[in-house]
Amino acid sequence: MADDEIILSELSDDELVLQMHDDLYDGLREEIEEGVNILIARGWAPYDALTKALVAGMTIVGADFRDGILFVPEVLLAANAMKGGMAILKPLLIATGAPRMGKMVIGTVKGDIHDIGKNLVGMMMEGAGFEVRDLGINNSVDKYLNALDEEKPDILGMSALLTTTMPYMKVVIDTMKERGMRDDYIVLVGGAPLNEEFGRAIGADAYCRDAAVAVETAKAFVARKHNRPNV
Ligand code: B1M
Repeated sequence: MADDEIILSELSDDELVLQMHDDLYDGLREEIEEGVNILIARGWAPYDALTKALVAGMTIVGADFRDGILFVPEVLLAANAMKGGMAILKPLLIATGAPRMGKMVIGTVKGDIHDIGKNLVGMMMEGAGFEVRDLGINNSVDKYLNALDEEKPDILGMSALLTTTMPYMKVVIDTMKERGMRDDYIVLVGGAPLNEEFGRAIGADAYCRDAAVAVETAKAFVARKHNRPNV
């Protein structure tokens, strides 16, 4: 072992989280998995490990990607490392024993292959007691509408991470209106380039800033739909 090798388990919580930001940046999946396991073993809430170690690390990656310091191959490695950490947290986030709340169909829109945020929303929704059918990435109107017909969910969730793909959400909602089915569903949208104004303009029921907001918003709308108190 090299003298300067970092032993993750010997770091304090703060040092470990900073080291995990570096490891995510460097796309080191095994180290990220080890870091997540250490945080959980130290009693961290899964949601805190997710947001403070993984999501915060990915924000740094995003800034350097934007500034041309990182490129697609490096960001793919970072995404792969993030997914390794998320896979460990998924069962913990889901196993909350929450009462059944309703059903959601969620997918990333056509032309867009970003799925980390959408996956996170799906996990948190499952943890909150929603049944989730995940349509994956690059979904056409037909894929969304077929899934609505098959699954009869309470909620349609759409994710877009690109300014070029977010207008496709309106295409889906407009098609739902044309077919007279818009009001049968709660439509929630999210993704980094969106905002509330955009959500309103395209005719969604709500824009959700992050996964936690998506859960709260979904609960509130479903409670209203079924005329029961929000839990
Ligand atoms: Co891309 N990418 N990317 N990328 N990528 C962004 C989005 C970008 C902002 C980077 C940048 O320039 N700073 C930029 C978009 C610029 C713009 O449109 N204005 C960008 C670009 C340009 C591109 C390419 C075009 C690059 C290229 O090829 N030249 C290309 C496009 C490919 C395509 O989709 N057709 C591309 C490719 C990629 C990778 C494949 C390398 C990889 C994706 C891997 C994957 O997802 N499996 C990637 C990544 C990782 C990113 C960044 C760095 C990180 C995204 C992420 O996972 N964030 C991103 C920079 C950034 O966002 N700051 C960037 C972590 C995640 C937890 O957050 O996804 O925002 P987020 O999700 C949040 C909320 O937004 C919300 O809740 C989530 C959890 O809290 N939310 C929802 C999301 N979806 C929701 C749905 C809901 C509710 C809430 O439904 C109800």
